[in-house]
Amino acid sequence: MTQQKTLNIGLIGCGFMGRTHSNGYQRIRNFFPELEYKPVLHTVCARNGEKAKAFAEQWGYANYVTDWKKIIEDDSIDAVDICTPNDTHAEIAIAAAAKGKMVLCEKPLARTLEESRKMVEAIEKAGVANTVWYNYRRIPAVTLAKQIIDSGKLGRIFHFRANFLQDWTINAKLPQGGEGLWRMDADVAGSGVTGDLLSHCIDTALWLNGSISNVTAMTETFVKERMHQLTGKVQEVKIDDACAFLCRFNNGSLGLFESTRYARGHKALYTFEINGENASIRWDLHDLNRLEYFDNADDSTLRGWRSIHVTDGEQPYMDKWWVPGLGIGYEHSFVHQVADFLRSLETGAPCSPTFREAYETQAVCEAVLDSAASGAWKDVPKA
Ligand code: 4PW
Repeated sequence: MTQQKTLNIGLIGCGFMGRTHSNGYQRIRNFFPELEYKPVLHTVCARNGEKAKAFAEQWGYANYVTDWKKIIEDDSIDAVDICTPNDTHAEIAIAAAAKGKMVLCEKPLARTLEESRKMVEAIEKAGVANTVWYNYRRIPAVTLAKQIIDSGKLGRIFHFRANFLQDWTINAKLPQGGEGLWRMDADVAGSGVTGDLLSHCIDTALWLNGSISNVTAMTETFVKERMHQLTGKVQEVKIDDACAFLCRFNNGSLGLFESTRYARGHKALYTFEINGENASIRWDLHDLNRLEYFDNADDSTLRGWRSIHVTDGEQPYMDKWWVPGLGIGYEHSFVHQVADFLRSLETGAPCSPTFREAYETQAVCEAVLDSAASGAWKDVPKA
């Protein structure tokens, strides 16, 4: 084992994402022992002191605070991990960068492109290590898809299509805003499914298939008014409940994307498919260790969709886990992102997606929402 250097983590936010990231840090020591940097769970922050204390005890943080500025001011903390709702990402990231801290930010980067631009400027001015948690890139089957595409096996790409479907907001009595429901509040989240779910699909698409030039979109808000949990008042719902868009990629291929929280029966169905001249690939989060691959060069008598169970040690990340045939889960994508971030500190290479790369995803989201509002095709704003 190499001599390990400690990396003191200050985690801000104790919700669902705070748990996924904390689990990621904890698994590193056992499964990536070769890494030079060892994450140390130094301090966690939540506004509610009891919640912060309980989280610190459960996940092994040495300290807890109730004001995120204490994490920024603490010179012993090396890296700030932002797991708070979207309306706080920009302020925290900019303050952390100004103090010279590394910044890991939960997706989407921010509520708007304007906020994202300020964040990129601050991070690049400070020259600090950074990454944004678009975790699905690091599911081994998705990383394998990237390797296959980069090897040129698909040939010219014609189509990229993706879906992210859920059903948890169909109940019209579900309040908007408040504890556990901030994704329903446009002032906090910035947008609905576009920023929350399609941003994942867009991140993967940009990574696998390159940049998007222009888009045409439609959105719908099926339940127009909901009670706001914090005010108790019935208010207009301003998030997009569903969004579908078409786009053109700069490589000449066409994109088709759909996301909704009104697809009864679907809890988190994320799928994508890419069709090339010579081969196609498809993937489904419900069967995340599997990559389906069709190669037109196969012998015609045997030709068909191959179902590749991505569990072999020669496939991405899988040498770190069990033995061939045994799969891994959603949570491992976060472990892989921590590992890649730590490795980037050793090599000096950026840990993708960086803030700048996540800005490009935000630019597509902004063009999608602009197009839905105006009914016109929109160019994706340039950096
Ligand atoms: O980032 C997304 C969340 O906001 C997740 O990947 C899935 O959808 C699970 O929760 C939401």
